[in-house]
Parts: sequence; C-alpha cells; structure tokens
Amino acid sequence: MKHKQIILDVDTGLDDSLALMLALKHPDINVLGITTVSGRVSAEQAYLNTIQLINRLDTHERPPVIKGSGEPLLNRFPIATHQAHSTEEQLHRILDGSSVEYPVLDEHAVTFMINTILKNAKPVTLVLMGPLTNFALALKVAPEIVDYISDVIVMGGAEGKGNITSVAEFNIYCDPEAAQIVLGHPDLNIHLITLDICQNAFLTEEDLETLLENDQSTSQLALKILQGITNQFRNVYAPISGAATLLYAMDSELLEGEMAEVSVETGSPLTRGMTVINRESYGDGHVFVPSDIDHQRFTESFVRTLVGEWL
Ligand SMILES: [Ca+2]
Repeated sequence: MKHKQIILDVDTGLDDSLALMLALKHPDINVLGITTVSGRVSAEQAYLNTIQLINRLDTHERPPVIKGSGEPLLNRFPIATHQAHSTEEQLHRILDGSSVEYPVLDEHAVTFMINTILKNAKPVTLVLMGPLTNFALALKVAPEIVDYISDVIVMGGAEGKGNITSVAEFNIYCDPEAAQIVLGHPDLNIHLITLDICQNAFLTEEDLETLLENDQSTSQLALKILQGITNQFRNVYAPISGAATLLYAMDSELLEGEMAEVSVETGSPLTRGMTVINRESYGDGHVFVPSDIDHQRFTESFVRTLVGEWL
C-alpha cells in the first residue's frame, strides 16, 4: 500500500521533470494528481510537457493531469514566462513534442485540488514546484482544506541571492501575492526549500555512470534531462532542486533546518518577490526552512528511485 498521498503542482520544464519522474517511480508515493501553473512555461505547455513525459516513462502510472492558472493573482507585472531560460526548450526536443493520448479531466486545477484533498481517505501532502497561484486560490475558495492537508512542501524563495532579480527567486517572484497567502498561513505545516539549499543538491559523475549503465527508458530520459540542466548551468554539478524537494517529501532526514518566520515582499518594486526569512524568531516561526542537505542520502535515493532499486 503506497503510504504517501501527494498532489504535485508544476510548471514542467527540465527541473520539474526530474521530480515528476521520481514521484512516479517511487514505490511509496501515490500521485493523486498533477496540476499545472504558468511559470517557466505556460500552464498549457506544462500540461503538454507533463503528459508527454509520463508517456515516455517505464511505468503504468497514469495520474490525472489538470491544467491550472495561466496568470498570477494580481497581474501587476507580466508573468515571467518570457524570462524563462531558453534552455527549457530543450525539454521539448527531448520529449520530441509528438501528441499523446491521455485521459482528459474536464476540471480546473484549483477545483481538482480542493475536491481531491477533501475526499481523499488520508491526509494529502502538496509538493508545489512552480508559482503558488493554484494553491493560494484553493485556500481562498475552500479554507477548510487545511484540516485535510498533512504537509506543504514549497520549492521557492531565497535566503541569499535570488535567481530572477538580485533578491527574488523565480517561483515566488512570479506571484508574490499567492506566495504570501501560502507562506503566511498559520495553520499549515509548510516546508520552504530555498535556492540556497538546492545549490548542494547535485549528482556526482559516479551517480551519472550508474544511470548510464541502467538501460531502462526512465534512466536514459533522466540522463538527457540532466544533460540539459548541466548545459544550462555550464557545470557538471548543476543543482536539481525539484528532485531534492520531492525526495524531501519522502524523507524528512534529507534536510536539516529550523522553524523560521517567513514573509514575502509584495509592495516594493525594487524587492518584489523577496522572501524575508527570520531564523531568530524565538519560537514564533511557522515555516520549516532547511539549512543543510545530506548529500550522500540525496544522491543515493535519487539513483535508487530512478533505477527501481528499493529493496
Ligand atoms: Ca518549477
């Protein structure tokens, strides 16, 4: 019996692809659904990327994939899709863009999230890897869902330097109002996996060799995606943040950290989307913010999950 009930919210480019692969290959994860949001790519493109990716994996899992929000809550700034790395186009080439037959669910992602959380027999864990628009809307429309949510794992924010402005991380910058609704919620168990920690989530050449030697289609596809990420960062040890976020959802000992106060800047045009993280909050912190990653544990569970060696 798969014990972890997960909804993934994604803007599927290269990074989120690896997380999706891990989620679908992990023996203990029941993927209840995958919702898409505009971020690195549009919600529509994220939907297409996701179903094409699933179609290429050596798994029979076919969870619902549902299109979500196409723009941020307040469109004060244009959605940052156009600022996405052009290397995300590599994913299209890797997946070859051919059309895929996939069960269609005629529902909005926000409705799907609410209904799934409310009707699922067990509490649901949310793993949010794009701008937080969908989940913020779900919280506003149906605040009672918080009672049925186990944990909310958010990939986003930066304690140090940002990656879209000097102070803001991409996912939070795309929709700071949504991020504040989610990260400021007092009754959720939130874990914020920031850029800082993700810098140390990388594979070694030895790990890549292990994948290379494994001839399953998932391992080979993962290698192509890792190559794409490596090109983007021009570095063999390129961070794979989505993978770290997903694996942390399954193994809390992967990351060390503490409770902190977290607020999102929504006012100042200069620092919009900045996450202000106060670790010296003397017990008032409501968000778990990691400060270290167990690198060996990370690479081992990444490789094992992909090649299916959980014994
Ligand atoms: Ca993402």
